[in-house]
Amino acid sequence: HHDKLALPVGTTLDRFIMRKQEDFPYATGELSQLLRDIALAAKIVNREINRSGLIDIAGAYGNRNVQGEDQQKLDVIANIRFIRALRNGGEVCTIVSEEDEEMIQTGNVQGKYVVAIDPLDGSSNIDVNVSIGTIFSVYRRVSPTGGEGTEQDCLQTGTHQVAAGYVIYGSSTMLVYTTGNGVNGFTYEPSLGEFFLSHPHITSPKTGSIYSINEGLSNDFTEGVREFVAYCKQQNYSARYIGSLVADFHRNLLKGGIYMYPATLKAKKGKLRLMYECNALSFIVEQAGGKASDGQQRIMELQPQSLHERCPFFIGSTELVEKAEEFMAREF
Ligand code: AHM
Ligand code: MG
Repeated sequence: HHDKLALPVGTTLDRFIMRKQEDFPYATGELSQLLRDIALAAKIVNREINRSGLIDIAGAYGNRNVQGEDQQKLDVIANIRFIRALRNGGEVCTIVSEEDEEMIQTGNVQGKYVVAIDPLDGSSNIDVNVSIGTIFSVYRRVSPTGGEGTEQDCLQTGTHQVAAGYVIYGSSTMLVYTTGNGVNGFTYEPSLGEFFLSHPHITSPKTGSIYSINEGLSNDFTEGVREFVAYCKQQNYSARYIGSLVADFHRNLLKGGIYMYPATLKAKKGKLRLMYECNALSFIVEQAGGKASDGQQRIMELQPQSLHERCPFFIGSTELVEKAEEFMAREF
């Protein structure tokens, strides 16, 4: 029976999703449809990103896209594309997006799922041709179907995620996701318009020798963070910081390392957003055998109080995250 066999490298994403669904005898296929919707939007956004150097030129000629929209910033375009795909797919009742203050009601009142998404993270890197990403979390709604999704549907702890993933638009475009049964990575082949399984069963190395943090902020770090960074230097770890969360996370996931965005004097809860940045990557890292923490607590157990709240973030190889926690627990 195929469900005990790993699918081979080269399997298309669609086939992979279909096969995984067959492993759950009572699955209705709605989550599978949702994942396919996200993959479709990712392909469209990928196309836009690859043309980004030309967008201003196109804009200068007054180009409008097929929907009659004026040329817009890429993060706005990505937001529109993902929302449209999820609305058309029909499985999602409500979306929380970094780009929108309020919850977005798709009108699919029968939709069983809620999605939290950062449609295009690392937007300061777009103009300079550096990797950017999309991050998403999927939850089952708690309110009964038939009405709009509620804030309670959205403000669930990360432990309730049924799926999470990211797309990295880098030297190649990849989609990496989990449904709570390990982590798999797919690479996009643009000439065929398909994602293919390229990184089956990704595991986070237990430890590593890369640390990623914006050290320009070190005067505002707490003593514990400063001391941990000093420790990384004593160990001769490599400093790697792109400033694009998905890219920094992805590299450390594959190579072993720790990514940190700590609380600072000016930003007491750090910078990154719990609902559509930290939780998704935490689910993935845990499924890969790594760890994610706010310095004291497991990220996925933090109870969100508001849609756009922030939290300090330490994520990556288990031993390194535990070491960082150890430093932060010390009294200086
Ligand atoms: P954004 O959502 O405004 O793009 O900000 C999130 C980004 C992350 O991708 C990145 O890890 C972080 O901000 C970098 O912040 P900083 O420039 O403060 O180091
Ligand atoms: Mg962001």
